[in-house]
Amino acid sequence: MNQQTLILIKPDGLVKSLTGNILTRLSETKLEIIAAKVVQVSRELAAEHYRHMKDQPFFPELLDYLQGTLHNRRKVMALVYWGDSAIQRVRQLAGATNPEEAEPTSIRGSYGRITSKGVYENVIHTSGCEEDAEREIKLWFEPKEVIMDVYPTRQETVEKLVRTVWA
Ligand code: 3AN
Repeated sequence: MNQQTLILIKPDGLVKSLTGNILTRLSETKLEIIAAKVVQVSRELAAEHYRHMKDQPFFPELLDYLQGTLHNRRKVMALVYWGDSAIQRVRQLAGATNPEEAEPTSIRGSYGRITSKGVYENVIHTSGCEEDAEREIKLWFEPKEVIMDVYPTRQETVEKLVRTVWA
């Protein structure tokens, strides 16, 4: 069954120059990239992305981590991959959430670590199920940024919209 899944290469992945390596690993799945961009993550976006972790003692550090303040690299790379069993296949390639428990050859097993404050720095995020994928893709991308019609859209007329265009 074809599915779409959100992947984030987190600031530790960027600071360790792992982008090319991770994309090469992902390309082994033969899934298709249907959206990609570099994002400066606001506190609100980080908190919404990790809202299911809000009661965890490490929640503030988790937001610092996703925002890049821990690594002095304030960006993440966001991608949507699409294809047969995309969610499960990318999860498998990523490995377990805890980098110490992740299969050693998985992305997190190879490159993740646990910080002295106890946050798992696990290099990438990947959606856990179809429901999460839908919530996360809609959170990180606008419909026009995704080149396939993965979810229903609607037209909205916005009056007096101010937007930045190339000068
Ligand atoms: P996943 O990213 O594998 O779906 P979640 O959603 O359970 O895992 O966790 C979100 C993030 O929170 C993880 N990527 C990791 O950085 C951090 N995290 C999760 N569980 C722990 C934990 N027990 N201790 C420290 N950090 C954690």
